[in-house]
Amino acid sequence: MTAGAGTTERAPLLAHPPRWGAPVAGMIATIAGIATAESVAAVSPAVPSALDALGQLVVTALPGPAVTTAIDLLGAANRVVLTLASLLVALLLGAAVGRIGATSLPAAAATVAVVGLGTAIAVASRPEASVPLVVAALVAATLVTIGLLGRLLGHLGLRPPRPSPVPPSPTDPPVDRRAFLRLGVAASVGATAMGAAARGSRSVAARIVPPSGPMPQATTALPPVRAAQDLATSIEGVSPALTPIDRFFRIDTAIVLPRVDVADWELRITGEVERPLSIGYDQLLARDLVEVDATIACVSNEVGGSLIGTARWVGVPLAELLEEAGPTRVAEQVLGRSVDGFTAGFPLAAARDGRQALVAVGMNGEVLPRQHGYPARLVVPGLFGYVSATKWLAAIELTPWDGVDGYWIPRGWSKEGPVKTSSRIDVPGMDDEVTAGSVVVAGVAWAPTRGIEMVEVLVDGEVASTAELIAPLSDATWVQWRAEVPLSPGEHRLAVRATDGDGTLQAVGPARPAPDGAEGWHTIRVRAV
Ligand SMILES: Nc1nc2c(c(=O)[nH]1)N[C@H]1C(S)=C(S)[C@@H](COP(=O)(O)O)O[C@H]1N2
Ligand SMILES: [Mo]
Repeated sequence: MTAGAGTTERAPLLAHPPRWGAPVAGMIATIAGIATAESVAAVSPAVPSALDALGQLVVTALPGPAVTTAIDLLGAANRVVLTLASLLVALLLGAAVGRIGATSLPAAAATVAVVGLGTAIAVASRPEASVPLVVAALVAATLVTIGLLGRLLGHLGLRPPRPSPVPPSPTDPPVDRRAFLRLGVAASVGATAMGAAARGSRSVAARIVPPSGPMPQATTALPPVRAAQDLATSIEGVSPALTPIDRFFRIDTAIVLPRVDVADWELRITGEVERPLSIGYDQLLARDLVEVDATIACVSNEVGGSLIGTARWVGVPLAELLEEAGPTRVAEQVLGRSVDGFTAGFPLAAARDGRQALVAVGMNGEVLPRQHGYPARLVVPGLFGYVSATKWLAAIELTPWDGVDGYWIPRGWSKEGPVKTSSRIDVPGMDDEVTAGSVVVAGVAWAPTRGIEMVEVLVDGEVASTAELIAPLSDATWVQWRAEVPLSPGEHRLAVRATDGDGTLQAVGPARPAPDGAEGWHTIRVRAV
């Protein structure tokens, strides 16, 4: 077929729409729709990101081992990977919508509307969402998607032209490939730039906007940490006694950071208790608050890894709250429940054996940051985070031990998660070059709440030195240590091993993090010159 006389000056390049045309049109339209939704999300915290909501649905739907493996393998990068996966899912959906649109635009529009509605429901169920705003954002995204799809398909000749008084001539070129490319490229580039900018601005904002409100004050505050109590003041590179918030690890399943309005937040203490309690944020802050220095660690932390940190927590002793609620005789487990549906359970005994478990509302002299669980979280010294440290705490439920399991248990992790006796070399770093002779080696060791009795440094497999231990801030924190070992010129392996307060030597392993925590003596390679 050739162009007839009545055509515009632009000659068609193709008479038939290319086979990839419709799916590509669908994908471009989808990108534009997502960019629209992301842009609205960037402007208002009351509109969570649709892409993140999709990612959250993926996490919820995926089998446990997949989620576990992802967190294990990717660490903090798992959010980026998940975003890319969500984008891929969205593009596949878009391609399908494009195909449907090639046959019937109304059917494609209906599909987009259904997907938009599903996303709206998922997004609006987030605690921070404003339903009218979410609906408005997704209606806009849906209209952009359908509108752009219609135009692109029109350029491909895959869509009947608008009713016009003059019936189209059979010789009119149905395909305007140039117009398709121009609009398609412009829309993709524009939408990608807009979406990326929107996500960038939002994630920065999420990081730097701390919750506002009064700083929870401890009734009996701990004295400030003196320089002599912190090895990091004399040896650069050693983990500080207290980990600054901007360096504190973050692990959770929340793709969208839960935002809680404390005006209508309550902590419920429920389940197997004589007197169920409901405590508002102000009531919590008005109680006698205590300060506790405690190290928390993630079970996924590898030997030598950084998924561990120490903070000065401010909060209400968990034991006190449980006493008021009065656990019944069947109560054996304390199950924390978050506003976003996460759960973590540990033995009731751990809340009553004298270790200072807290419902924490402050961290290192600040209101508990959003990424660490604002407005309140549990901190239980000596237990890995996945069985104890529920952030964005909504309820503390007392249950029997059997038959009720926290989030990670059916996903292959141990029901009990005591922190294993471990140690780490912070200085020197892996593959560092050091001056031969007496070399300073330093780091941290931890066995909350058993304490650390001894730390030894090995050179090429032989114990070379027993480290000097800095008195820890509490029996729930890590212990900083320092040793000097003689190194001859050449390559050496430095290893560390700790002995805890019970006299038990740290396990040599090696064991992977799953199912109950990694084991092994942290070993690094250095070159002495
Ligand atoms: N609501 C909620 N709380 C949670 C989690 C989570 O996924 N959701 N992860 C837990 C895990 S596995 C760990 S290790 C700690 C990490 O606490 P942090 O992010 O403050 O360092 O939080 C715990 N609390
Ligand atoms: Mo964890």
